[in-house]
Amino acid sequence: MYSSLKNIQILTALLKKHNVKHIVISAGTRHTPLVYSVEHDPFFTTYSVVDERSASFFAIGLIEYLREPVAVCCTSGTAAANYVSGANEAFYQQLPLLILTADRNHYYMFQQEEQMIPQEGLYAAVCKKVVTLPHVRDDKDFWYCSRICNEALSELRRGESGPVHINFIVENDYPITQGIVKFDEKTLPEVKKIERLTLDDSQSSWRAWAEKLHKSKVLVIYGQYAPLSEKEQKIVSDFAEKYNCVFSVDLLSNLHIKYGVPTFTFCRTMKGGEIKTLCPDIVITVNANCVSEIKTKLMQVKGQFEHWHVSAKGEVSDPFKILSDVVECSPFTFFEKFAALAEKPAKHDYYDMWKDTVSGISDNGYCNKEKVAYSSMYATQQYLNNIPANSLLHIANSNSIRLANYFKVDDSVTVYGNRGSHGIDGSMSAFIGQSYVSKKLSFLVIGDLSFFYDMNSLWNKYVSNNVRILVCNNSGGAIFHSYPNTKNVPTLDDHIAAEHKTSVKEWVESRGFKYLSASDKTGFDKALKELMKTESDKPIILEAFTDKDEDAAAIKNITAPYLTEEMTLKHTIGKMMPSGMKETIKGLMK
Ligand SMILES: Cc1ncc(C[n+]2csc(CCOP(=O)(O)OP(=O)(O)O)c2C)c(N)n1
Repeated sequence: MYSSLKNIQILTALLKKHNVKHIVISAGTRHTPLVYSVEHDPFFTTYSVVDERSASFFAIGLIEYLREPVAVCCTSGTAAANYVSGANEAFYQQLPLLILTADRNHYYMFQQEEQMIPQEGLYAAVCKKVVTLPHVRDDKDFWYCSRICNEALSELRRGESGPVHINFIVENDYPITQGIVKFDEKTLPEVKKIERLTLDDSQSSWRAWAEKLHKSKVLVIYGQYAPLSEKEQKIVSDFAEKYNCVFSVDLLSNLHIKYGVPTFTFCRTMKGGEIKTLCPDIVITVNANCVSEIKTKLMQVKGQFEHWHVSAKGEVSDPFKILSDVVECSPFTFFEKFAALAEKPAKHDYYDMWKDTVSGISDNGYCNKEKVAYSSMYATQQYLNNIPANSLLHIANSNSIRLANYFKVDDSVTVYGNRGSHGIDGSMSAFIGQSYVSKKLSFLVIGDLSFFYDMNSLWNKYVSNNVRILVCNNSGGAIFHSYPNTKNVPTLDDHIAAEHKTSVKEWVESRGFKYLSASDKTGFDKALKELMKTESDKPIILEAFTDKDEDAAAIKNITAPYLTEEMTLKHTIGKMMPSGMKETIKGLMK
């Protein structure tokens, strides 16, 4: 029988899957749920050593002789403190000592709770990984608990071995008869072990994985990355030829290969059913994050595909909450090794399906041919369509990065964006740095709040004549006028979208820019010609004044023909709010 506590069940199940058989247990109560569970499962061999300090060295003796990880387990409080010596010895000898300590719910820390000390940091300096398994109340807790438990256990032998600490909460206010001594589970829950393939693994392991990949429809989510060298480009293309795969890309991927599909417009416009038809067998994530919203779409078919994450750090990164495998090597090593392991080129029917579907709803994944009303979207479309080959483009966060991804940019343009953490605080600074060192003709598309936030970047001495900026000034954070979550908030413009009436004119002129502005299509088209001049004795900036509601409408119109019924309903409800009602609510809230 196993404990009724889910975190204990997860821990027990994963100890088995990670093959940790030997557990040295010291006397006490708080760890009873785990002790009873492992005592009654024939997989485990248990040992009783009362003194925790001695128990940890006893375990070290077992590890050294057996050449496998061994666990020690104790109750909460100073019991745990007595593992410090053993943890240090294991660290310096690179021994896989697993330290399992029971703890009370952290809500009670320093609240006169009995037998409770800060346990998490006790051996942090000498452990490869420290996690605390929370009390599990729902599916999200279950996933989190399983994920971090997997992470910790796989750390024991990853690279150089060493100690790992798993601190587990035994909920205090949970009825004691249930939490501590209720053992009503005959079987352990289904908990997946996250597998790991590393460069230390045998060629036959790599081959087994490659064979599996070869039989599958594969979707590679190729996140933000710098343009590839010729050699790298060939490696990725060779891989793509050998597998039945599609590379989901966006502008920040800077990847231009035959089997690449720009998925942003598709994800924004699909009716709903398409992703079921296009569902892959295996999703592979590489590089930094992506803009394309493909991950959100894939959530609709969660459970129907496996997810492999490829990274040199080998971190566990599980956006779909189903991660099955981590491949611990750089993406290029992965592509190179897997290309070599597949003997012949694959059929590419999976790519054909994607291409047909995407082309059916847009111009090969883009909206370049769409007729767009005057708005930030129009300005962005025209600006991107006119960027000359071999230039540099930086796309700021908020609406800019989303609007830009509806449109194609010449393949020879290098595209940057601060997408690592989505901040609006440093786009122009990063751009000025890029434009200064590259000496290329350099373009930046940016919203007004992002511009003003980072305006002092134009005050530094590195602003050169190769700079061509488009500011879409819609008098605030227009993006919030498109978000389903915020667009109907009556006070939206006060603090959320921070409405204002400021122009960039005086500031940029004082910084030596040539200033252009536009408020309609004719004016914009004319000013754009000026902005795009390759030669200029000044940096140039074009401020396109637009209306935020029209900006939101332009986005809606481009996606409207394809909206799902559910989305259309939401939109209609928003529209049905009687005119004046927003004002009334706003008044009441003041
Ligand atoms: C440093 C920082 N502060 C706040 C935010 C939250 N935020 C995201 S988008 C946005 C509005 C940006 O407005 P703007 O640059 O004018 O672009 P628009 O949406 O109008 O195109 C804000 C405040 C953020 N991402 N980063």
